[in-house]
Amino acid sequence: MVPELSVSRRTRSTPFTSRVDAAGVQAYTVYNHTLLATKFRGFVEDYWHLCEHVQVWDVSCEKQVAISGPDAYRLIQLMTPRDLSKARIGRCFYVPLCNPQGGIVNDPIAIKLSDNDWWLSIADTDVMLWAQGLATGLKLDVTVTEPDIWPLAVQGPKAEELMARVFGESVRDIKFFNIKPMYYQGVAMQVARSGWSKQGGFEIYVNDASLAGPLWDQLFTKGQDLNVGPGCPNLIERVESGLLSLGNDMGYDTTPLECGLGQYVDLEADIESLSLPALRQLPPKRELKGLVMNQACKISDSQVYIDGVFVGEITSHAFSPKYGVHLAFVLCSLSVLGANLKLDIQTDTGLQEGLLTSLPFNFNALGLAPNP
Ligand code: THG
Repeated sequence: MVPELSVSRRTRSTPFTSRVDAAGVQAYTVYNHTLLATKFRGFVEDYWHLCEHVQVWDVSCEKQVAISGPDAYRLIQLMTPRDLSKARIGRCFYVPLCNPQGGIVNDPIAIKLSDNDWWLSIADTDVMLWAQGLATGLKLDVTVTEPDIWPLAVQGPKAEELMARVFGESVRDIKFFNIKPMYYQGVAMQVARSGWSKQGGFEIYVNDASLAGPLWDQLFTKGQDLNVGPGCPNLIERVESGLLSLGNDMGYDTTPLECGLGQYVDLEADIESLSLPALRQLPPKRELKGLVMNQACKISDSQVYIDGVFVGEITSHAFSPKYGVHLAFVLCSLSVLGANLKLDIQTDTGLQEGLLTSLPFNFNALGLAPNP
């Protein structure tokens, strides 16, 4: 029997939930205390549809932590080791948030709306409390709130065409990780070219609950000939794309240097950041690597050993229908990782060999070509 999920006021619904239910959602998870769909027609069907057409995702669970006031930049810079001192208005930045030990507190998109107004579009931990605690303790001149904003993602190769039909041609001019206000029924809402897939697309930061249903319906009406469908972040697509999930692939006990987010850590920057001293000193103990197995498998033990010695832990995995291989992320101990790049993985049908590789997966270099 599949257990049910009991939903009360503690688990927030969203202004799109009635539409998501009506669209035939098959499974939900809870993210930032909010419902998030994980499956509509099936992981594989959803995957191919996302890669070939366009999907509308209720990602209201990506809560916005709004930080406003003269010390807004200072607070955000304290929270992240990425140098935001030269950030321009209207830009989005993928930023690890780290504690003074270097551990990852969250991995939001930071959005600079004006010099004194920033949003953190957060993953699944209570960043508002952490930010309010810092602001209180350090007596910063800021307000930290979680405003009523419900992001709606439009993802897939036909996303730009659909968005242009609903928001007008100028939406095509928005560059990757840029954001600007667009009008929907006379209401300005921020629209960014971003989203948790590598199939391209946009995120609409819906700020008026009464427009949520009409906007959802219009995307479906105007996208009929584009084969628009309901969707959600897809496990297969995000593993293939090397997108990391907080709580699965990283968390308080991993640093961004260990899980491949080193490009978002500015060790040399002359900035005031809580985690930089630790990140500069701590040598990484582990490294998140890719793992490729040449057939679909049911992994029965996420712990991985070489000759009986623990080498790491599988944090996420999925079979890739496009490349015909089973892909995984493994958090490996550096101390035992030598030149040995072959690992034995415990599966339901016995040991299966896997090849360790770098992330993001470079399918070309691995000699893998996509299925048509
Ligand atoms: N969109 C919005 N909010 C979010 C997410 C999102 N909050 C939660 C979660 N997702 C945050 N995590 C990520 C992880 C990766 C990316 C975005 C949010 C991402 N990365 C690109 C990449 O890895 O190629 C680009 C990063 C860059 O170059 O700056 O898009 O999806 N609103």
